[in-house]
Amino acid sequence: MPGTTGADRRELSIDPTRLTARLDELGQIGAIPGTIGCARLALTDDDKAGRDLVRTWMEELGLDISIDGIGNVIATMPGFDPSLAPVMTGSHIDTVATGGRYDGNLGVLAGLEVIETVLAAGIELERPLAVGWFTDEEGARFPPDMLGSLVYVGGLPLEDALEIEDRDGAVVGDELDRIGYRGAAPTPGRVPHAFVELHIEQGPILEDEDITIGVVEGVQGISWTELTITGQSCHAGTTPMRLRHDPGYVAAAITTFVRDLTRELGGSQVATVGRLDLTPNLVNVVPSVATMTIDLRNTDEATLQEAEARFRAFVEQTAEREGVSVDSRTLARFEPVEFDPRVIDIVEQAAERTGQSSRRLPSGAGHDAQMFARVCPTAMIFTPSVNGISHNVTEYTEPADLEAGANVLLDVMLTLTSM
Ligand code: HGY
Ligand code: MN
Ligand code: MN
Ligand code: MN
Repeated sequence: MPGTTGADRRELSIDPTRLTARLDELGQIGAIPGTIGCARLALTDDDKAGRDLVRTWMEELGLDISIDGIGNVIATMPGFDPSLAPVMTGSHIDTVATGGRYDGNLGVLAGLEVIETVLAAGIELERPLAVGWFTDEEGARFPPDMLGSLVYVGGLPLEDALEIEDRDGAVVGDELDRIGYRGAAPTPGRVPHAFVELHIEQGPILEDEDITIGVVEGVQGISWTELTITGQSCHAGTTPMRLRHDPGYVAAAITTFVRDLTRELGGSQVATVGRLDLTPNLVNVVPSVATMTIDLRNTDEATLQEAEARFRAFVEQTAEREGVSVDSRTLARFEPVEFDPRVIDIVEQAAERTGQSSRRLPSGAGHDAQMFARVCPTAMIFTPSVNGISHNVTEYTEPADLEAGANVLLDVMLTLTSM
């Protein structure tokens, strides 16, 4: 049997200097000048550079590294009994175009830090311990989001994922080949014994309540739609309003409608028009085409479906009235997910054992953990975001909170590997 007692293990703690140094070093890749943010859109050269750096750190620890067909990278520290399924942690290292250095990166580098701490203490765990990063979690370039972990758990066939295109026509499979990360490990991947992801909250709750650890109970449902609205371009000055078929106006009406819908539905309902392009986008031309994205989310599936139905009905009525045509494409659709109560309890107990304040809360953001919840006992740990800001170059989490979160992850991993 492995040579440590439960007591020994509980003395362990991570090296916060090493963790923040790695977060800062990874944050330099794709750094956005004059900010602490970075841009590493999935499968770009910057994403490759980030992948190469983290992979080097994994190799330096002598971990067994496997890369699957969608470019997910899993590094495993063997356990006493290799026949046992690993306990897994991880997240993502791709970012949005105006990203922060903690979103996703914290979960991957804290997982690596946990493994390095256990290795340095010479502790052999019953089960293998694995840390991974999953391709294209953001979905900002290649929708849907959580693409890599969705394929890993068998939620989308690999061949379908490899054909997804970005707005410039680049294809996932070709981009994986180009950056050298289309691996041979099979998908779906090996089902872990349990999966726990550490992530920044990306919202204001923990900071507002001065709480250090979020014990995440689940992830809200998400619905992404892209609309291509085609009207009639014409002269801005000479064309009477009654003769216009203006897709720009329809896009603006939809933007206002979904915002008003959140007020009506209340609760956790959120709506975002994140992308809006007009063609030809000129001051004196009524647009011919408007393309836009609508992101709707809710913790309750029935309410999310109602929001979608109301949104679609409004689009149809408005298109009819304004004489424009609309092509609609679903970019992502995931139902709300509830995490495993046993693992949620383990996270809560780990916060208590490590002397941290905690509260339970749902996740407003999507995460790789929501995919693992389909196949194994899963939960998440949150750390506070300063000003509740994320997907913004000013994203920041205090070093003490990074350390607290990583120590809770260490405690959770030690508990799960002995179960
Ligand atoms: O969109 C999300 O919630 C996540 O950042 N991918
Ligand atoms: Mn994230
Ligand atoms: Mn994100
Ligand atoms: Mn995540």
